[in-house]
Amino acid sequence: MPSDRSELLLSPQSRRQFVQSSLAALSGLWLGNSGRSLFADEFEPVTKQLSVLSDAPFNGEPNLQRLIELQQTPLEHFFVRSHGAVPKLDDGEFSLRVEGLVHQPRDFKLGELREKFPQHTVEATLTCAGNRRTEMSALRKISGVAWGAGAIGNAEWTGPALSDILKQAEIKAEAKHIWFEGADPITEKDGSTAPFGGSIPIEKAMALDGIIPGGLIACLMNGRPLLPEHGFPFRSLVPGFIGARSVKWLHRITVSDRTSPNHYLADAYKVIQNDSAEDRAAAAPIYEFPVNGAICVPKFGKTLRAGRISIAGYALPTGRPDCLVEEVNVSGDGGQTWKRARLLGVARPYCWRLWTTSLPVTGSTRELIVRVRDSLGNEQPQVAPWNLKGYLFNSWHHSAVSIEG
Ligand SMILES: Nc1nc2c(c(=O)[nH]1)N[C@H]1C(S)=C(S)[C@@H](COP(=O)(O)O)O[C@H]1N2
Ligand SMILES: [Mo]
Repeated sequence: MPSDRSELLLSPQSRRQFVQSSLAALSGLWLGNSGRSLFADEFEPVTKQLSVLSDAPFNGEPNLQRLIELQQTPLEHFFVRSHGAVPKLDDGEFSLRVEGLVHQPRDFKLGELREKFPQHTVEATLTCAGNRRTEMSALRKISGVAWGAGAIGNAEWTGPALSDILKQAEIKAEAKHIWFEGADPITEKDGSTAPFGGSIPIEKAMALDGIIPGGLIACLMNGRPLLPEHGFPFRSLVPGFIGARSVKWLHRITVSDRTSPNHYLADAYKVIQNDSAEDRAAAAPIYEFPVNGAICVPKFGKTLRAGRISIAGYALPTGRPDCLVEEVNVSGDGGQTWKRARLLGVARPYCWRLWTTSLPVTGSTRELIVRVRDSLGNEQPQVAPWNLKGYLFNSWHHSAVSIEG
């Protein structure tokens, strides 16, 4: 992948415009005593370091060892999942339309989203419903992007609360679902093009879990403008829900009394056993992500010396309010005995928790296993059930090792 991939899509001029509008919004905060900007004139370019799973559309995941080096995933190592080409958008012009069951249909540009609404910064893990699909594929073959355990990342997202945007548009009493639509033209099998989209229930959109809004219009990721591939200039960000509900290049919000008819809510991202119209129609859309976890160190298949080895990985609580990672256990003997891992950092809902431990291994150790339990009592199952699209795989995670005498 060319090293300047991100830069190709974000001209210095549009970056500067963004910086100026951000400064106007937050000048009181971001101007130091000298009156000089604390904000860099230009952001350092990011060179994505991902294994490419498909080129067009671009889909890639990080090396698992790099993934868990920091609580907040550096953008270099943040997975990308897109269904179509990355649209080239002018952040000064691109707007978000809010319409449907509202008294005041509105259009918002980046400057207004940043300047006219209180800004929230939320730490939340984004994970694709297809994370770990290759493992489920071993149970029975599945088509779809062949994700390992790296279709996940944790970031700080900044922008206005979705609820504040909706309040300003004055939603009507009949409103039940909030539809999102992106600006990416995705080519369907029949050759037609349609944007990616989906919806979330209004209760989630209006929720305030402590200080965490149910939804955000994210304009910053880890404190910098979104990269083009992550939805520049803004996206929806729904803490606790599968990645597909966090719609990139967010162009339209429609307030409705029903769920979105968009393919990615009405048909795709459902747990089904057969590919029939009846099965798809009968299945509910996936919203929350389930408890999950994976071993990232040692690398799968690694040859190690007998003795004590370090093990590390991530643990994700169910994407529900107040739900935290409770316990992470690791086994080196096929699940006969378990050792509790040390949880790093601070427990937060909607966020992964990194963990580390060590175990003695011998020539007879074949694999390491992890299982995670959250504070709602949900636990990774020994074997999660197969489904046709390979979604929500959260079985105990196994990592093969080979031990030298
Ligand atoms: N507009 C748009 N939004 C989208 C997608 C997309 O293809 N187009 N992919 C979704 C899916 S399936 C996931 S998992 C996340 C991935 O976000 P990321 O690429 O920023 O990591 O974006 C979601 N939002
Ligand atoms: Mo996804």
